[in-house]
Formats: sequence, C-alpha cells, structure tokens
Amino acid sequence: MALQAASLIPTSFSILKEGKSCVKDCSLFGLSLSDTLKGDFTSSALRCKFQPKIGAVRAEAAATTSPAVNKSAPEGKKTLRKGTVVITGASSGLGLATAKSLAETGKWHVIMACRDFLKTARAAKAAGIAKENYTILHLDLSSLDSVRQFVDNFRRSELPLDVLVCNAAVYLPTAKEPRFTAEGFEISVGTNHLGHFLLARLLLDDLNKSDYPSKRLIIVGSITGNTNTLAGNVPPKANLGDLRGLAGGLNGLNSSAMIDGGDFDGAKAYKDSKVCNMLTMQEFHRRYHEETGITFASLYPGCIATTGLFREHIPLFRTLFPPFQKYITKGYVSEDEAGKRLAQVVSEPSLTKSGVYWSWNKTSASFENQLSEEASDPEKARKVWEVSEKLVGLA
Ligand code: NDP
Ligand code: PMR
Repeated sequence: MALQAASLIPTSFSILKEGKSCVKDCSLFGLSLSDTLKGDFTSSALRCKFQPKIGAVRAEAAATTSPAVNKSAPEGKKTLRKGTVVITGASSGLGLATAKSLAETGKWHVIMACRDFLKTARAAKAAGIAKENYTILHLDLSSLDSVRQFVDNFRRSELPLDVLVCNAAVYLPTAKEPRFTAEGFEISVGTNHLGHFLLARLLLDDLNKSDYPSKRLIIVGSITGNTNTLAGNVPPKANLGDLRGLAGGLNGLNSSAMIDGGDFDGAKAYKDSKVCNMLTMQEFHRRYHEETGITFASLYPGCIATTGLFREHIPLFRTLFPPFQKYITKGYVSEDEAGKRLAQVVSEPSLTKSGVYWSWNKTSASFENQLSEEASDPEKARKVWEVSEKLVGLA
C-alpha cells in the first residue's frame, strides 16, 4: 500500500481510514514493534487490520534504542546515536521545514506528530525526507484524549524522547464566533497552549529518561505576542488580563472564550496563546531545569509570511502580506531558513542555555531576545500554569 510505504508506522493510519472504532484501542507502534521488541501486545494490537513492515521498524528500533554514545565504536571514535525529536504540526510550514532540516543531517529521527496522516505523508515525500528518517504519529492537539493517546502510542514504540518541539498552531483572524476544542475550550488557546501544555507535561518524564547529551523542550513563540515590539503593538494586542476567562474554561457559555474575559477576537486569541506558550516555557525552566538538566527554550523564527498559518485570512491579506514583510518591515524569512533556525534550537551545542527566547538578527545570527513585560512575568506564568493544569485534568 502506498500509505504503508510512506511511513514506518503505517498501520494506525490505514486503520484511521478504515473506521474510527479502532483508533482509540489500536496502538500504532504496539503492533509495529511487537515482534521486534517485546511481544507483549495482545488484543488491542490484534484488532488492527493491517500488518506493518516489521523489517523497517526493526532497523529503526535497533538504531534508536542504543545508548546515547555507541561504545562499540573503535576506541576514541565514540559516535552519538541518532536523536529522536517529536515535532508537532510537522505537516507544513515551520514544522515541516524543521523536520527536513534535521532529517537530512542523518543524525535525527523525526516523529511528525500530526492530525492529518495523508497530508503529512505527502508533505514529507514532497520535501524529500528519507523514509528511514521519519515516522508519522497521529496527534490532534484540539482533543486532550488525542494528546493522551499520542503519549501512549509514543511510549509503546519504546523510542527514546530526546527533544520535544511544540510547534503546531491555528490562527483564526477572521472568525466572527469562537470555535471550540473537543473539551470545549476556545480553539486557538485550546490547541496552541492547552494541548501543548498537556503534551509537554506528560512527556517531561520521557524526556527526563533520555540519555542523550542534550535534552530539550522547545515551544514556538512569536513576536506578535510581545508588546515590547512594533509587531506586538498592532491591534488587537495580546493581553491575558487577570485570566478570568481561562479560569472559567474559555467555553463561551458561563465564561468568556477569551483568556482576559473580553469579547471574542480570533487574532487576539492567537496572540494570547503565544504569550501562554512563552510563559509556559519559562515556568518549565523555573520548575524543572535544575532538577532535570533539560533545556527549555522558546523562539521567534522570523516572519514566515507564506505558511499555512494565514490560510483563514482574507485573500488580499495573503497576497500582500509576503511582499509587505519582505520589502517594508524586512522581517520576512523563508520556510527553509526558519526551519534551519528551529533546527539549531533543537540540535546546536551552542544553544543549550535554558529559559531563553531565541531570535535571529539580519545576518541570521541567533541571540537571546527580551520578552515583553507580560510574557516574562513570573507571577502570571505561575498562574497560567496552575489554571492550565486544572483545565487539562492534571490538578
Ligand atoms: P502552518 O499552518 O504551516 O503550520 C501549523 C501546523 O500546525 C500544521 O502542521 C497544522 O496541521 C498543525 N496543526 C494545527 N492544528 C492542529 C491540531 N489541532 N493538532 C495537530 N496539529 C495541528 O503554520 P506555521 O508553520 O507558520 O506555524 C508553525 C508555528 O510557528 C506556530 O506555532 C506559529 O505560531 C509559529 N510562528 C509562525 C510565524 C509565521 O510567520 N508563520 C511567525 C512566528 C511564529 P495541518 O497541516 O493538519 O493543518
Ligand atoms: Mg505584522 C517590524 C515589523 C513587523 C514584523 C516583524 C511583523 C511580523 N509585523 C510587523 C509590522 C506590522 N505588521 C505593521 C506595521 C502592521 C500594520 C500594517 C502589521 C500588520 C499585521 C497583520 C494584520 N502583521 C501581522 C498581521 C497578521 O495577521 C499577522 C499576525 O498577527 O498573526 C498573528 C502578522 C504578523 N506580523 C509579523 C508576524 C510574524 C506576523 C504573524 C505571525 C505570528 O505572530 O505568528
């Protein structure tokens, strides 16, 4: 099957196409790796309809479960094993470009954590990412059940987790009414922040277990969430207020769909979600960096004006935005270049400092950027953390 050839873990997505009932019960990796690793996958795995290409999986599992430093190499020539990086939203734009950039070094195996298997498979193929360097694993961040299922499936793979990149996002600037996630949270904050918050919290243990020399958790931020910049002062401006809407569950019924409790505005909801992303990264750093040694980082990769992020914007905006950013603000960056920047944050030995919000200057050199007052407020970060953990069922 074409689908099966496209990934090391094709079964689940064949199943997705065949019928929903198997999706929850079926372990993507459970079936794939059972022969190779443990043989402990029983009824749920057997409910799947298709058999995977065990050979391909066996080769990958062997490659990625070896110790971080391969001691069998000749003395003095210790080689680092392939790192495993999970990238959410790797089906397009920045996530895809980062997956490509990392995969083509041959040093990384990329788990493309995406909601649309076919789209991701086609995108990986079109980008020329070699099959042995990626795996597609289903993740819909607008459903907390899906996030938990993803974590289960990932764990069954017995792959190590060396770096997690929270990249996926939705932006609904023209929406007149809010849309909601499966659990009833306004969809921009629900997906971009709450889905990632649960994912990162659950996978922290897995990251901590990694024996890779540099373990990292990266959450993509943005200039437009930072009101200490010109871009961040374009209305509507990000502002989390006293978090009354978030505390109320962002459901638009007995609470506002907006974090600050105000009227719904899709563009503001996106910018607010980016503030939450940047605050979450810093709160992770404060709570866990010392204890775990994990590097927590965020970044603004530049204005990648051509990505699918603007798919819901009016056509005129989509036409004018790239030249505006290229020739007027000069903030434009290509998807390829932005992918290389995020790939640096994943893998560069020089970018291991934790708690940093990275940006790049005109000569494409990275530097530690300043966050706005709100996006660097420790008290707000603590409150966002505490309210978010209640909303996602962790407290
Ligand atoms: P794209 O729209 O190209 O990529 C967004 C990705 O998120 C897609 O893969 C999309 O999947 C995925 N996604 C959306 N909703 C969900 C969901 N519910 N579950 C799982 N995946 C989902 O946009 P960009 O590449 O531009 O955005 C990537 C990141 O970069 C975002 O965090 C954005 O905030 C950030 N950023 C972008 C800038 C820019 O100028 N473009 C500037 C600064 C930051 P699908 O393909 O299925 O829709
Ligand atoms: Mg902006 C240096 C100026 C600069 C930069 C780097 C960006 C980035 N923008 C800048 C300036 C301006 N923008 C100015 C002066 C205007 C008014 C004309 C302007 C407008 C504007 C709009 C309407 N810009 C936008 C929008 C969007 O819908 C985008 C957005 O806010 O998405 C959330 C956007 C962006 N401008 C950027 C970047 C990076 C974005 C989008 C991406 C993001 O934050 O994820």
